[in-house]
Amino acid sequence: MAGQSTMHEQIRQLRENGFVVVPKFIGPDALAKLNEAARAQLVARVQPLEFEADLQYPGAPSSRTAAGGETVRRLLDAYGREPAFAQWGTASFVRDWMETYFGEDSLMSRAHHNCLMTKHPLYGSLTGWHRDIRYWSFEREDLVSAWFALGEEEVDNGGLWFVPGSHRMEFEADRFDEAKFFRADRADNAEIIRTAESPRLAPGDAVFFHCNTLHSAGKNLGDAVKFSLVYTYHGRSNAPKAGTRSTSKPEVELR
Ligand SMILES: O=C(O)CCC(=O)C(=O)O
Repeated sequence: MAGQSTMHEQIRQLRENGFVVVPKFIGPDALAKLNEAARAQLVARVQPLEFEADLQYPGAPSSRTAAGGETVRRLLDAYGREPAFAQWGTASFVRDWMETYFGEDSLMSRAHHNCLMTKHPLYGSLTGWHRDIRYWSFEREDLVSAWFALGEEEVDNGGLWFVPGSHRMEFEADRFDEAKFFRADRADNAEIIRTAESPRLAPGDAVFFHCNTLHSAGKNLGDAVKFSLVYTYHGRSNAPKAGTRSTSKPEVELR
């Protein structure tokens, strides 16, 4: 596990680039158990589930009844569905990291992410350029997600791409489409997208990223399902706005 100086350097990188790889976050034994639990839950199709067909991203089946229509995209509520998933989302390293980053007690939101994401070789969709802040309504646009790779993640199996520094960029609303995807068809946006990087993640690595960092992911061109555990955190003073989806589930205190 990282020492204090490593954590401060990671936080510096997140502030500068909008994302940072936290290597070897989960050790081999714990990783084996997480993978076993993840696969068992996918096979048993334990609810609540979100399907590729529900979102209709490029490459997704056209409906739940079309070929591949039952392909799962997310096993929702990772925190509630399996104690080992909850344990890693609330690990003391994550708590210390988030408290140092936010400068105050921190909480996990259960309103979005909080899931085991799967990307299937067949029928797994690609995700266009976006900022995750589109999923939430908080007092301030300052949340951090932690994405834990349960297996290898690289360009060819649908690994994440990030635009370094994009969390600090300001854009007029028309740079995004109606669903708040960053429009790749615009020359000014394309120039920014060209600077993107896709960090290769080894099994057990994590990548932490800011809610305003532009990111995307391709299709899984491999032959195995990719599994990732994803959670999001914020500081106590940055409250979810009343009456929005962000208050729809009780949050998790990290301390
Ligand atoms: O794995 C993917 O397709 C990207 C997921 C993502 O960026 C998201 O759910 O916000």
